[in-house]
Amino acid sequence: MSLVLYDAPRCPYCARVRILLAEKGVELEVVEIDLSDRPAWLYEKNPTGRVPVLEEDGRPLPESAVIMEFLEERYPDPALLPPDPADRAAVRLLIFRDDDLTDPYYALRRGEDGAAEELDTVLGRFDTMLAGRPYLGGAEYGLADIALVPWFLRARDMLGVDLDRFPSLSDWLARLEERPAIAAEAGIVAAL
Ligand SMILES: N[C@@H](CCC(=O)N[C@@H](CS)C(=O)NCC(=O)O)C(=O)O
Repeated sequence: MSLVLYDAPRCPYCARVRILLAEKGVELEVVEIDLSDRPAWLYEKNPTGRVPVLEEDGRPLPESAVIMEFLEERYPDPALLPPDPADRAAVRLLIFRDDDLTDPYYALRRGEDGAAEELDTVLGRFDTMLAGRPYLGGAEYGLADIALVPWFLRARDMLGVDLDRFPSLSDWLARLEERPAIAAEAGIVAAL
C-alpha cells in the first residue's frame, strides 16, 4: 500500500494529520507543498488547492477532519476515539465546531480590533472545560486533542498569547507536549 501526505509545515490542518500519523506509527512519503507557489497538479488532488491531502494507493483524500476519521479506521491501534458512541459524538462536535477557536485565532493573526479579547474568552472556555477533565474528549487523550492543539501551539509560540493565564489549559498543553508526536509538532512550530 502506498501512502503520501501533501503537507505544509506551517499549516495547522496538516499538523493534525502529522500528529495522528505519528501517534499511529504510520510511515509514509511526505511531499512538501510551497503554499505561495502551489503546483497546478495539487488542484487535481483537491479542487480547493488546499493541504493536507492524503493519498492512499493513488486515491487523494482532502479535508483534515475526514482524513483523521479515515486514519482512525484504517489504523485502529491505538484507538484515539472513545468507545462509547455518545462520547465519540462529543469529540466529533468539538472538531466540527473548530472555528470557535480558529476564527478568533485568525482574527488575531490579521490584527483585527478586539480579536485578542475574543480569543481570551474562548481560551477561558477551554480552560473551564479542561478543569473538569484531563483531555478534551474526556478521560483519555485522542482525536479532539490532536485536532485542536495545533492552534494552541501556534497561538502561544507564533502570536505570543500568554497561556499561563489559563492554568488548566496550560496543564493540558504541558501534558500533551510530553508526547513525542506533539513535541515534534511544537518543534516544527518553533522552527517556522
Ligand atoms: N478545511 C481544510 C482547510 C485546509 C486549509 O485551509 N489549508 C491551508 C493551509 S493551513 C491551505 O491550503 N491554504 C491555501 C489556500 O487557502 O489557498 C482542512 O481541514 O483540511
